[in-house]
Amino acid sequence: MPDAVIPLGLLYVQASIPARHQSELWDLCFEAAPLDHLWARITAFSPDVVAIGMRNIQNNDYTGYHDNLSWYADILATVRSCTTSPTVLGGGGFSVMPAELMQHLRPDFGISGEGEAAFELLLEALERGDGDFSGVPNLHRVVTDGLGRERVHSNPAAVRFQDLDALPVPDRRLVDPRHFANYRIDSVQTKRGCSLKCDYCTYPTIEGRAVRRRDPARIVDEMFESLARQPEIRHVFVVDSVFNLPPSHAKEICRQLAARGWQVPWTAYANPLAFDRELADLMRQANCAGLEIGADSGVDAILDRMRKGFSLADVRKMDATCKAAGVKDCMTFILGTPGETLDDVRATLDFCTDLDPFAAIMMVWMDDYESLDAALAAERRVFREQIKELMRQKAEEFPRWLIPALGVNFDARLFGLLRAAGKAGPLWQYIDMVGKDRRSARLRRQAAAA
Ligand code: B12
Ligand code: SF4
Repeated sequence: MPDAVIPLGLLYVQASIPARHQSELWDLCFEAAPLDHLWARITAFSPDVVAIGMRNIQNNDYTGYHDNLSWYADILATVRSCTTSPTVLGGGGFSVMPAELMQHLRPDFGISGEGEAAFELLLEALERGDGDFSGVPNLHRVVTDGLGRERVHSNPAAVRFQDLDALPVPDRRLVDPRHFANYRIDSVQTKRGCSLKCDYCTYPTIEGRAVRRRDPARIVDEMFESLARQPEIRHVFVVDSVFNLPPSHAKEICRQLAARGWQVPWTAYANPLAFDRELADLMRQANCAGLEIGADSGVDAILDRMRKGFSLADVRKMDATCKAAGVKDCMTFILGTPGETLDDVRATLDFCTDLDPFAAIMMVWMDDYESLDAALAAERRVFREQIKELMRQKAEEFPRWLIPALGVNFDARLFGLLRAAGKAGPLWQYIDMVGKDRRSARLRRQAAAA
């Protein structure tokens, strides 16, 4: 089970709801009986609209495939059991395949992509009550044609993306206090969109390809205000698809964080393209604890096929730059992407060992459509087993990789120990304390004694 994250997307949507409406935010992940809790809250609040954030379609934790669709179906059924008010699905998971999810889950409405303006327009249309939803961008509905056939009707996307600096800042007072008490991690978004074209990636589908940056001063203000309100925060995750592109924006944020004496460690996703020593040094000064770098493969031909736009030489250069500047680098690799052979998987494992990054996460390719396509799911399962066997044979070769599928350096007991020791944020940061590395002796002894 991954750690909870603050529902940042829903907070953005909620912050944009006009003040004439009342709204409440319920985070079910902290409830022992979430559906009973939902039923009680709906019955007490009696909402006119129930908006549901669908962040994750599947577990995506590379230990095996498990989708969340029946969980969302249960949520919708519970809502329907206590109110006739319309339901609206939205969020990162929903945006990956909105039409299929509308068919499968049958909410009254779905909104893909950015939700702020679209949700407000949907509320206006519902208030008008004339049944005209044509002005709501990216709205999806299951409609019935004259012959009684059902299909998903999808409105076109908005002509313009949101102006991020015009959006109200998410109100973290609405976050369930158990989040900050238990996980002590905050999330911040510095931009939306990624203009790169990696062929498997869903991020531009969710956020768009147009990169829209926020004003660095406003981002840093938001971080300090959040910390002042929740002093228990010990880590911040920058949720951008890629933090270091464009580098000028990343550098300016780091400069301002450093100038204002930001002390809380933070991590972000980064890309080997356009990463230089100046940025690495600025990150260090801004108290960056490390970067998760999508190296993806140890085979140039596969990087080309995935249209990554960088080569193994760029990955080596980024690793060297991080090491020189003292920024921890966690290289993430995806094994078994479509068209890959077991030899390619072996070459990626060998590349990682030779590169010797601070940490490496070895993930196995999963396809969101496995949740809807049984034949694809069966085929992928067989290949995943072969990859797992190969990783098992080579697991001892590199001390600081995390292999979730095998539980290598990915173990609930060690995670619990680190959390109990006050460690917040991504666990790879502490791999040198828990891995089979010489530096890890102390915590391993504690783990063995626990
Ligand atoms: C950063 C990130 C992480 C970080 C989060 C760190 C943190 N402290 O916040 C980490 C690494 C921890 C992480 C973990 C996971 N993640 Co993640 N993550 C992301 C990422 C890159 C950004 C998410 C984000 O916060 N965006 C910023 C907010 C503001 O945007 P948003 O949530 O999309 O919200 C907007 C719209 O979606 C919409 N919206 C949102 N909710 C709603 C609700 C309604 C009703 C409406 C109308 C609109 C709406 O409006 C919002 C504002 O415009 C996305 C990919 C992406 N580029 O979107 C993947 C993504 C969301 N993650 C994904 C997954 C699977 C996971 C994990 C399950 C993986 C795992 N096993 O560890 C966990 C789950 C964590 C959890 N507890 O839920 C998937 C989910 C879809 C899927 N394939 O199932 C995504 C889409 C990536 C992918 N693989 O395609 N993740
Ligand atoms: S750089 Fe990252 S976010 Fe952008 S398309 Fe490639 S994988 Fe996706």
